[in-house]
Amino acid sequence: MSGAREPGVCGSGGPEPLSALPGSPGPLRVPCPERGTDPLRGRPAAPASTLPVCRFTPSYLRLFGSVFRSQLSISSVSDQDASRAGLRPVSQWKAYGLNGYPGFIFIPNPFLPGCQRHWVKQCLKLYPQKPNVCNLDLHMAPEKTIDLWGQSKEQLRMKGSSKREPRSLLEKLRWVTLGYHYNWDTKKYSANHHTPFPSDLAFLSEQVAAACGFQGFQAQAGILNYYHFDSSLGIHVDESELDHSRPLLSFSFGQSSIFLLGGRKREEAPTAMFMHSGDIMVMSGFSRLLYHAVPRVLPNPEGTTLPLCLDQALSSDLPVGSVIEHSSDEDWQVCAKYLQSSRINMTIRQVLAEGQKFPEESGTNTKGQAPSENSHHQEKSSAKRHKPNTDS
Ligand SMILES: O=C(O)CCC(=O)C(=O)O
Repeated sequence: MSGAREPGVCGSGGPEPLSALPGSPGPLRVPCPERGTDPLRGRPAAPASTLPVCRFTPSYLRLFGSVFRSQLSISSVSDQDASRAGLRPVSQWKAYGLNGYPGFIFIPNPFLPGCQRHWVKQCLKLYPQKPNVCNLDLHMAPEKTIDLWGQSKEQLRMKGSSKREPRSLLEKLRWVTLGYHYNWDTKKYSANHHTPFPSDLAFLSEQVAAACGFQGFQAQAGILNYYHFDSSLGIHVDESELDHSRPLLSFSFGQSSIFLLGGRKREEAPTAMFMHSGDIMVMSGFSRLLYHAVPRVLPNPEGTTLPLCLDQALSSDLPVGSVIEHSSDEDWQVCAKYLQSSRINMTIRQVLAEGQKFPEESGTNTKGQAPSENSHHQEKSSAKRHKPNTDS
């Protein structure tokens, strides 16, 4: 990841119902993150303060030249393995590319009914647990961050709609790192700050990468991003991985967002797109090192408390070897409450090429490095980088 993840994109205003945006398949326009500001540069935009938002749907494809259907490698993933990962058969997925962005692939929600819930629960209940690293570790004694789920679930379940209620610890979570833990200060990964990568997420990632033509992808590092309606993610390039020939995979759950895909240079004009629950985005080839940002989190397009795809029940008979687990009603209630105003994104990376090693680090022992406070998320109220507010 480049030094980036800087405050190039400011926190925007509160949520704007998607119904406020035209419902036609036309090139929708969204307000720039800050009126009169170029979203990727933080400088005055000319002339309008809106950006067209492209959508990955068959009707958009027919009407506009910027989006096209992408081929997937159907034979690389058996239907059985897809369903073990909670995915539909690859032959049923739709995949889209964007003119001008070779290597960029957008796959609208290919998850089987009920299966997104597993990944949401893992992101809230399991993956924030030690030995994984999260933003709260910077401010809190280790014993206080051992069980974020246990400490938050009752508070979350009882929560009303008032913004004044104190945030639970889970709601203060901004990021979790997995596998090779990204060091936010040095902007590097290192051999001696590594913990086992979750096997279920590695399996999901391998199937998606293989379907996109990247067989043998190894999920070695993950950054999980937790957003609320007032959060945004600054402009950055993910370049800290040593092997850029492998794709970056991005999975989104919960409320929607606007994603801005820029160019190789920070000042290039971005393309805006919606990301909804279940959508997968793959950045590879030329698009692997493009600037990008998330300026807005938005209510889901159906206008319901939760996206409808998250309301679907999981089939009672899961295939042998499935990594998907049933969630108890009690666990799902907590997750559902969290997602009413939140979005979770998992980005998965291969750090090293097959057989590659980290270069020797001179003189520094980086074991157990804690990431700095300089995180990448921003909230409405913060002009600069996000600083988690642990008091509220
Ligand atoms: O939340 C997103 O969609 C993007 C996340 C991202 O860009 C990152 O983690 O590098």
